[in-house]
Amino acid sequence: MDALLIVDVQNDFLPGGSLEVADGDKIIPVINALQPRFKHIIATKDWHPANHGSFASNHPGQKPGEVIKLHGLDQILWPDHCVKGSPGAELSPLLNHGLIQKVILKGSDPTVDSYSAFFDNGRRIQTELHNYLRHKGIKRLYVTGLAADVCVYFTVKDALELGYETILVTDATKGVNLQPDDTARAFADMQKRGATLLRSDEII
Ligand code: VGL
Ligand code: ZN
Repeated sequence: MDALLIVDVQNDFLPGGSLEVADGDKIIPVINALQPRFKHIIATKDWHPANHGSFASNHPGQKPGEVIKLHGLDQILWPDHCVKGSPGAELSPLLNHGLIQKVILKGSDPTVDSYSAFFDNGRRIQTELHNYLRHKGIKRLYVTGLAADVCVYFTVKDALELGYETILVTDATKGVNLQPDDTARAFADMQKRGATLLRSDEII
């Protein structure tokens, strides 16, 4: 059984948002066009409390882009984003919501970040995702969303490690690119680890 996974297509990651991904909005029509091909569609939301440890604003004197230790893990500091309940945390209104059956929240623990849709960055706590997919008999995941070099990348790596056949839909994701080639490197690494890279026109 196949599923479409839509990672973090939230207002704060779209142009005009606090952690905007360039051209992030371009992927939304692509994801909408993919949706009718799938029986199972799951979306994730980055869902942080205002005191989240990944926000530079919670570390006086530090700026977005700097790296600190957060409970023993290297943590890049980000602008405040996806504060739970805020408009920036909502899924884009341009995304077709009608076919989404399940929303997975991540990043709610202020002491640890959660890039992957499966585990927190310390790999201590699992989200509901793996159990949900197992329960539905889903073996193959088509991954889309934001950001290609952060949450999509960590989600694909974990999906492969958990044994899912994993397809990254290359025109249905865009990266933050803190370094200009981050997305290209993430694509190459996902492929090396066993992900299949396909364009949406090769799927529909
Ligand atoms: C993300 C940075 C911080 C993402 C989430 O969804 O890719 N990036 N939090
Ligand atoms: Zn976040």
